[in-house]
Amino acid sequence: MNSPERFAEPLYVSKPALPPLADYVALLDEVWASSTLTNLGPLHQRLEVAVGERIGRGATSLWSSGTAALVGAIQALRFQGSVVVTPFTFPATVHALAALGIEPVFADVDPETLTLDPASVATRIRADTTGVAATHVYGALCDTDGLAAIASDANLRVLYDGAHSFSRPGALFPDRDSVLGDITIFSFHATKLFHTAEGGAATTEDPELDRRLRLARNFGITAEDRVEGVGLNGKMSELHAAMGLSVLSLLDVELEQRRVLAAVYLEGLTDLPGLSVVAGAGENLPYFVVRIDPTEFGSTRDELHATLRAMNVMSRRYFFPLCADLDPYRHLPSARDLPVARRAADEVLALPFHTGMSPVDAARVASFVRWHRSGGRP
Ligand code: T4K
Repeated sequence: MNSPERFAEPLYVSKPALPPLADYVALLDEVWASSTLTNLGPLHQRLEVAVGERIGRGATSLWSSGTAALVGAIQALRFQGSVVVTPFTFPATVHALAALGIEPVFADVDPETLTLDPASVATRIRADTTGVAATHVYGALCDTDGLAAIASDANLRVLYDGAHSFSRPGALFPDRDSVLGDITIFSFHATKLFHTAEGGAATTEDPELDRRLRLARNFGITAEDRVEGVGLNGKMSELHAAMGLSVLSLLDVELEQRRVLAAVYLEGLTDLPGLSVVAGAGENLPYFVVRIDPTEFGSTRDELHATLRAMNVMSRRYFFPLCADLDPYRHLPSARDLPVARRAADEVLALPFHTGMSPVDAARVASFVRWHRSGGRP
């Protein structure tokens, strides 16, 4: 079987949306004029309002990264002892707990959404458990009502890692009381749908938690001569805020273009036994992820990944390895019995999905997948 023509240049899984340089430079002019580079300056304040409006509920603080927001949130929530956490996430979610001396206790995930399964959480709560940390995976929302019910029964606080979830207003945040948990964090890393190069945010509906988050972000300082708590430096600089302000205006166009790409992928990948689309077809479009059942598909996810790589398609195995299988965590008793998450980590594959690619590119990637499915190898 003849090999189709590979991409001449690598087609990466993500590519940051970049504003016209002039738009960014216009904002930099303001930075130069004020000579305020950081410490919650005017552009930071503008972006904080704009991001908060887009989220549409709670109070939002901007951070230097999603990971910094996670650390600040864990401090604000006063987690200690152990926290029940999803293993199916980027390592940052689990590392933030471990770095603060908290034992991550893994629970299994739901087979459809790949988000933390409330029933499994209930079996992992211990006497020293103080919270739950759950990730909205590829933009699919956790069962926030189910987790809220368990948290309320066990007197736990809930932290959502919404790193993938900043999107169209209302798309992620339906009118569901439990949706934000106690705090939800976001990542604005360059690889995200909306980015500030590096950055993040934290949103809460609890004014006291918002106050603690802001203390944690800025050394605990409340006045020139007053430090009220232990805090680190999680502030977003003016240069990053300028990037965010100029990228924010592109977000709706980016979403429309991704919707077109998702439709092309869905059409090209339909009716392929053993392949299912995990996310990318709904309202939130952070990644386009397929899942490979090796028995029905006739090859493993890793074999498909190798074929795509050979064709210069830089697919990524988000999230593999499972966090519970990483060196710092594999010895934990809770790392063992996670059949649903472990299977998912072996089967998921993120395909290139960004506006640096055309619908024709997406159709070509889909055709490579079909070619591989029918036995083609480079
Ligand atoms: N929680 C969750 C659930 C997360 O997914 C993440 C981050 C976090 C928390 C932590 O948030 P941050 O502290 O990062 O704000 C990437 C990102 O670095 C990471 O932010 C992201 N999740 C994770 C899913 O993906 P890598 O190591 O896969 O990135 P990298 O450098 O291989 O980039 C992927 C592709 O993107 C490259 O092949 C090329 C392209 N790319 C990348 C960068 C950085 C560009 O075209 N331009 C760029 O500037 O982790």
